[in-house]
Amino acid sequence: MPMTSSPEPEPQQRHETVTNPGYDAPQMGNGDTIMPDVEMLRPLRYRSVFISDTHLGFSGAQAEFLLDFLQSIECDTLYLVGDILDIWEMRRRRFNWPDSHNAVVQTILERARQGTRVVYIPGNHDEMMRDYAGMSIEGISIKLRDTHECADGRRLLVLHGDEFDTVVQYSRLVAVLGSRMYAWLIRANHWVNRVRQALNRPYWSLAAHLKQRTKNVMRYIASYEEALLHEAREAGVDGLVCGHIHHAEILDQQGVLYCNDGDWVESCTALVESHAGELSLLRWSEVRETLKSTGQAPARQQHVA
Ligand SMILES: [Mn+2]
Repeated sequence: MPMTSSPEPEPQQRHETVTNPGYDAPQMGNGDTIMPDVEMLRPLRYRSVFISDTHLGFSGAQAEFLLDFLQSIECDTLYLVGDILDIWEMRRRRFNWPDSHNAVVQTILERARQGTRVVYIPGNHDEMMRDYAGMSIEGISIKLRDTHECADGRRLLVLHGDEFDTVVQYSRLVAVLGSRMYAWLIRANHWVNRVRQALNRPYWSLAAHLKQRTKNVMRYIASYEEALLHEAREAGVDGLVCGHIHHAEILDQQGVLYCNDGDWVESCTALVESHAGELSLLRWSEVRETLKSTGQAPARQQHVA
């Protein structure tokens, strides 16, 4: 990445002066050319950052990677797009709360205190938090879903996406029976899981079930994407941001954008918006390696204009 030699632009003009959309140049103080090293390239600055499926409380969570990521970035808005806490896992086993998981939560709370706008959209593994929708706790506003406006004016629906498990499974049936059935199935799935919750049974993951049963992950993913794109079109927005299936991806389907921010159990991915309003996927393990081995800012990630 070319190092900037011009003074840092005024914050309100930043979005007009960014030259590398996937990455906003770090402040270099007096504008001298300085050989970059890893620490100097931090923080990576973004307008918005979306993460989901961190599954804190579950031993498989990559909390140390996540902590490293959170400490390496700065953003105006941080979206937590569900399954942030794995409350099911905590209930099922002995309470598992390592220091690194706690440090992630503390870091997020600290960012909220320092003025980062933090929006938390609970998923199915932390659905108990849905009871607090509409409230703001420790500066974190909790919502069932949200609409994010990008710097370039595009509007994105932000939601976790678990409610579309049902739609995916029954999509063939829905095609026959129509949208009333569709709405009913979403409610049925909700109540089935309420009952399982009352019986202290874990959320039944249709995603995992389908992966095992059909051995056709790609078809499942395609159906999930289709269901969410349908929802975005219904809502009249330019695209959507979701998580849930642990498969990071940006797709543009006939002008409607599907953005899945991935997870922090396997892939360690985030969706980021530059100050120019461009969206890209950031794979933290790759970015981290690039920073370490070359001392250069990461190459532009997969992005959509
Ligand atoms: Mn989920």
